[in-house]
Amino acid sequence: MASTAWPRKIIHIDMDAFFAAVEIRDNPALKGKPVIVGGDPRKRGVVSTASYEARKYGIRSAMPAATAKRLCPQAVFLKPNFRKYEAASRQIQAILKQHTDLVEMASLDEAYLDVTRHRLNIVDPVTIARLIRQNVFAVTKLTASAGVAPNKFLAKIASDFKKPDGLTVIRPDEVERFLKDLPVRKIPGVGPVTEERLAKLGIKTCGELALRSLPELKRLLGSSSGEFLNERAMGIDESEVIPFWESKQMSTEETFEKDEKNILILKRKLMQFAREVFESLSGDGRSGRTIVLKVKYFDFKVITRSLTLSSPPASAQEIFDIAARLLETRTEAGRKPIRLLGLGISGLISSEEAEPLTLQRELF
Ligand code: TTP
Ligand code: MG
Repeated sequence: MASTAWPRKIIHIDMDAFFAAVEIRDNPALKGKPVIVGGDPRKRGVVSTASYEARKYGIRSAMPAATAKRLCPQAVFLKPNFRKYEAASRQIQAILKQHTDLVEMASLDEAYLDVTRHRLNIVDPVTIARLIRQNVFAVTKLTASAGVAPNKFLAKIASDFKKPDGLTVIRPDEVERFLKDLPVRKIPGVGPVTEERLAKLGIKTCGELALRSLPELKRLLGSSSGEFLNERAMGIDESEVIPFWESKQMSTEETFEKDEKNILILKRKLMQFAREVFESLSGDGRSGRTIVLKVKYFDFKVITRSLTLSSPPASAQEIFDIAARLLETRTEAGRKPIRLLGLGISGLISSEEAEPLTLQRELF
């Protein structure tokens, strides 16, 4: 029988039509109109986001602005004003941090919280999510959608479920039912290519995916994709909420003068960061097992990618190797210009608490 206890309580918050909502808030004349924030339709610009009114015309993020103009000639086109979005994002982050230190800002308008332990000991995660939504609206006059679930993957799907201004809860004993008819494409990380490959195998939903065995999926899709999809289909995601800036993390980052697309330059930077992080950790006798890579793209979207090792890294080279692999396989580095790169180690403990293996660091 499925369990009703929450192993972890994760909330995913995602602001509704974020850039457009900020613009409409600041100019009430735009209310109720199709509003598109992004590049210039006359100059090969793309849509950053569209208000829900504009979405009725089929307008979506990343679509050429010229196409959007054709679909909805009367739409109001605005250039993005990142300073305003960052200010709102900081307000949102401050509200979230009232509930727990475990807040991971995944982009300007999106965050994960681990509220398994709540700062004020509120036990029910749904109550917490309600409070957050009310609070965010009271302070920013912007609406947020929230998902509450036992892990990050499910919480993210949940926040998207009743957008805009929605709250969706997936309780531990509801996971299987929730996933049964969910299209595989909804799994973050499954793009059109994987969707197509799965469709050819007769797999359209997570329920159908869950019926395939792990060895079969590995054979069909390769070892790491097979494992990843097998876990997701069963509603499993062990990844932690990683607050990039908390004291339990040693990290370094740099914003480039101009957005960087050259992967060699990015990797050279990573090597420098790996040395810095490794040296400062060794210096103060601490170590951690989770390597975290942070990337902010030219459009201010932030992603973190992490890997947890069985024992703390033994050298700067080891940190670099992992970070470089994360950069190459799990980001769009080289294809999408990068504005900021960061590298960190989280889950820090002092070396005495660490496994004996860390002592080998002395050898390097
Ligand atoms: P999203 O959360 O993906 O989109 P949204 O907030 O506009 O709409 P909703 O969540 O209600 O579906 O992205 C947040 C912001 O990031 C968005 O307002 C603009 C920016 N963005 C881009 O600049 N380019 C993109 O391709 C996407 C998807 C988002
Ligand atoms: Mg959003």
